[in-house]
Amino acid sequence: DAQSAAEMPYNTTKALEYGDAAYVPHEGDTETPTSPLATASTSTETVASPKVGAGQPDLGDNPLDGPLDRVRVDDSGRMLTTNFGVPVADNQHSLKAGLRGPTLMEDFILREKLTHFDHERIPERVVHARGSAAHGYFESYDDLSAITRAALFGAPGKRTPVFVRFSTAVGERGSADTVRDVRGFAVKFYTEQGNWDLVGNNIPVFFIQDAMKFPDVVHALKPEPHHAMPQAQSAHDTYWDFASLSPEIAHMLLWQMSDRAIPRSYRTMQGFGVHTFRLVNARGASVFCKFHWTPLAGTHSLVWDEALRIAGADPDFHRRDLWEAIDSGQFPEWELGLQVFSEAQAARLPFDVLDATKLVPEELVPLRAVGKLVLNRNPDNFFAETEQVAFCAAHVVPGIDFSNDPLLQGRLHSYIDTQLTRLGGPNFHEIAINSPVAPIHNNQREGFHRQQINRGRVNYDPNSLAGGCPFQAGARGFVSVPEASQGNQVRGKPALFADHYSQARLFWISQAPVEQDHIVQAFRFELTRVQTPAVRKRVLALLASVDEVLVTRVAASLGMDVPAPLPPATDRPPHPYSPSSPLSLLSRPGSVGIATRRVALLVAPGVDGPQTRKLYAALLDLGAAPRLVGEQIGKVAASDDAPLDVELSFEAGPSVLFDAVIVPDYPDGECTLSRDARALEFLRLQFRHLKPMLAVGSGAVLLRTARIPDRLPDGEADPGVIAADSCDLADALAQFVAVLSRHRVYVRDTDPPRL
Ligand code: HDE
Repeated sequence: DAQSAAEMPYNTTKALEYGDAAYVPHEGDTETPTSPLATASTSTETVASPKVGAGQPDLGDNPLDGPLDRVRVDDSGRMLTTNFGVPVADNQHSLKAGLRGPTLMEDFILREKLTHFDHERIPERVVHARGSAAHGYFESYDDLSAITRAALFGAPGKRTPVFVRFSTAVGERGSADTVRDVRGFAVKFYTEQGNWDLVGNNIPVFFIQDAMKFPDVVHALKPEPHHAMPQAQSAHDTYWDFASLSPEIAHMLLWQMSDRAIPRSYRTMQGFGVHTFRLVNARGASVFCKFHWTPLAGTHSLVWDEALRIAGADPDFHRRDLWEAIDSGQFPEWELGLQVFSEAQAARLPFDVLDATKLVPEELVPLRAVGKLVLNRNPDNFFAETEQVAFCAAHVVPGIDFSNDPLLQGRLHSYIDTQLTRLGGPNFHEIAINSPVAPIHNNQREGFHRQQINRGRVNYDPNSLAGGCPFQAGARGFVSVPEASQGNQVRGKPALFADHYSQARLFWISQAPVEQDHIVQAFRFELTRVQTPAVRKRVLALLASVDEVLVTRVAASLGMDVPAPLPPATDRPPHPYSPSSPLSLLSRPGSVGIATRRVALLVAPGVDGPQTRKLYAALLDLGAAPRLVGEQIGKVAASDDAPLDVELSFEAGPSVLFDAVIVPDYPDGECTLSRDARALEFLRLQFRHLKPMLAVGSGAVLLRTARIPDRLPDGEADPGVIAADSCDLADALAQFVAVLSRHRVYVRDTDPPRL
């Protein structure tokens, strides 16, 4: 009512803007925050890593939650108002001259509501439009001050708040998550020395070597400009036309056609800074560095047929997975690894470290784990946080610097530039999610939507009227590495950049046989979609330069002859790398068992109730996400008196949304699902997509009805098709869990898929 509104002069949901004293707890609040940090404890940091022991985290100088809480708004128990705080009496009817009369111009409430709505959309990102994000922290394992003065690496156990956004690169904002594409892995560290954005990908190399070509590769990848098709796909002529004419793309193509481009989850993919960066210590000495994120849950991918179907069944598959994992307390974690090397070491490597189409093999420069990333809080508002977050490759802090990689150098311009259009002006750093926790003091002023109210008459430097403030930080500030560089103005590239094939081949020969199969199949799919025969042929010529086996297999899969390799771009012989196992996805199994894996238990009338409940509970205990799936939701009569609650139907929860399946026992031998094509299809797709399957007792009949083979083509038993008597259930479940923790039964894979 008007009186209580008058008693609330401030928006109390912005308590921290006016200090703690202004905070009035509203209904549902259990405690009054005593400091800007107090609210952090409600959703974060309950699980401290063993590296720092138990207890509340020391957020120290990095209180991100304070600044964000200032703008978090909770409407519960609040009156509806206009944007200017005027209470709104009626939100259902516009103001009219008579009930059937014209609407009145005077209705400022209607006009404000419609006007705001009319302008709700902002331009989507020109690349990486589709993304999902979360809050968390980075925890340093060690004191790295010997190699970098970046404060976030300053002490063991030191935690820095982060906001991380994952994305696909090509699709529009509403496109599906599981398309074949490189994924973005962008981390914003809110350090006390300012924000550091490590804007990386899940593939350690890139399409091109020079920023000059970026608009071309993106244009070629995006939907073709005349008819705006296809959406979020690389399988079309313009992309492969560009690729076939760009030999430097060879290495990236191999990664892009591998299972890396269809991750099972954001939580199970690696991240890479891609470029060579520099670390700089307090004495100004610098070393080169590559950044790697390794998921503790292991690296896992989808299979292509599954990825295609998920795009229909749940286009938000990765977004949902990330959200649900965090929501259920299974916080995704990655270790940050550094490859550190000197300029002298770099000079001895068989490639140029400034070339973003090359990786530094771990045999040559080992990875050192230096910290852990934990994502433990979902955003409160997608637009305010995930959409408005602006990552900029140029945002570094003292202790981190750039190399001369010509791709990186172009990025230093592009990211800030693009925000001017996307976020509407130069003050995007004041949007809450982008604001540093470090204070901002400078003489930059005005522009659209300025928030900061700078006091005083001085907005220039040097000045005497403000005592010279804000003053230059000198040695405490960011000092660029004083690298000597002198040369003629020239457009071109160093000779070593021209070795396009040695590392592409390294990737190919480092893959497990099943991964090689998938690469060949991906080329087959993409090039089959290409309409122009000459483009297909040129791609084969490119592959012929990479590896003979690869090109022979791809050509055969397209019914084509193997063409002559492209003329080499360099006289240097290819570098003979030896296979480097860490490049195989299967080489990083992870350490989290079956936590968060989705397991379907197929239930119908007559199912063994006690057994089903026991299996369900056992899976829950292991952190998995079991679901009862049946013909429709609701109660289903079980073998005992207690009915089971079916959670998902075959329609709403198809096979591709599950990592594994269990068919429990049907004690009287009769299971109605054997007459339901959807149930049989469910099992066949579980089999086809290489998933572990457990059938208990007469549940095995259903597998037989679906014609699921329990032998591999070579006659060996399929380790992932497990039949159990009710009495040896514990052993069978243990076997099932062991197979599921390895994710997929890759030995089952055949082309074509068999039944
Ligand atoms: Fe980006 N890139 N990029 N990129 N990129 C953008 O910035 C660009 C490159 C990457 O979640 C844009 O804010 C140029 C490499 C990610 O918000 C834009 C070049 C790598 C994201 C842009 C590159 C990336 C972007 C579009 C070559 C891996 C999403 C919207 C010179 C190391 C960040 C935006 C997020 C986004 C430009 C190459 C990763 C236009 C010019 C290499 C993860 O500024």
